Amino acid sequence: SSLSSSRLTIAIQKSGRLSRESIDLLKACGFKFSLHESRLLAHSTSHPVDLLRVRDDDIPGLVMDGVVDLGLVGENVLEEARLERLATDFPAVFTKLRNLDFGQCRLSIAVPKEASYDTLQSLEGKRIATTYPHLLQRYLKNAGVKNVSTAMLTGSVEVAPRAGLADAICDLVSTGATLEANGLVEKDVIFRSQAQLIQRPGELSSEKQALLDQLLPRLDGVQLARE
Ligand code: PRT
Ligand code: ZN
Repeated sequence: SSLSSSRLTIAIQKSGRLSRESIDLLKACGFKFSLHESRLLAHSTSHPVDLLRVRDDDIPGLVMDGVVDLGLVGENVLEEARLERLATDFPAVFTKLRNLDFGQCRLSIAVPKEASYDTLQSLEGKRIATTYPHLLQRYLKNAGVKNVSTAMLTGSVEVAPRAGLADAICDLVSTGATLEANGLVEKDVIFRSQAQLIQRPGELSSEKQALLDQLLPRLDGVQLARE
C-alpha cells in the first residue's frame, strides 16, 4: 500500500543499531505497532501513524523530499546527507525536533599505530578512507589542511590502511574496540553524534500536527524519566 496522506508517517531504521531503540521510544510514547519483520510499512494499531522501515541512509532524503513526515536518524548520517544534497542542488531543508538519548558515537580520524602523526597537518598529501567524505572535507577545510584525498567506502573502513587503500581512516567510534582490533589509534574527533527526531519541510495537516503535539511532550517525558 502507498503512503496515506492522512496518517503521520515516521521513517525509522529497519535493522541496525537504531532500530530497537527507535521502536521502543515510540512505544513508550503510547503508540502501539504490530511489526512484521519483513514489511516495509508498519501501521499503528492505536493511532493514525505508519512506520516506514528503511536503511538509515535513506531517512534524511525521505524527510527532506517530504516523502515522510518524521524521521529518526543519526546526526552523522543526517549531516552528511545534508552536505551531499547541498552540493548536488537537492532540497536540503528539514526541522530538527529533538535530540534523542541513544545512538551516541563520534566520527574520528584514526591512523595505524606505527604511523607518525603529530597534528592534523600530518595528513597533508595523504589518503583517508571514509563513509563520510563531506563531513571529513568540511572539517579539514575549516582546519586549513589541504591536499587530502579520500577513498569512499561504505563498509569495512577499518581495514583500508592494512589493505593499502588509505593512510588513515575517518570512521564512527563508540567503545574504540574496533580501532584497537585493527591496530588503529584515534587522533581527532571531527563530529559527535546521537540520534535525532526530524520533520519534513512544510506544514502538516491539522490532524498530523495534533498527533505530533501529542507525541513531543510524551517523548520529553520518556527521555526525562530515563536521564
Ligand atoms: O543497514 P543500514 O544502512 O540501515 O545500517 P548501517 O550498517 O549503515 O548502520 P548501523 O546500524 O551500524 O548504525 C546506525 C547508526 O548508529 C549510525 O549511523 C550511528 O549514528 C549510530 N552508531 C552508534 C554507530 C555506532 N555507534 C558504531 N559504533 N554506528 C556504527 N558503529 C560502528 C562503527 O562504524 C565501527 O565499525 O561500530 C564500529 C565501532 O564500534 P566500537 O564500539 O568498536 O568503537
Ligand atoms: Zn546505513
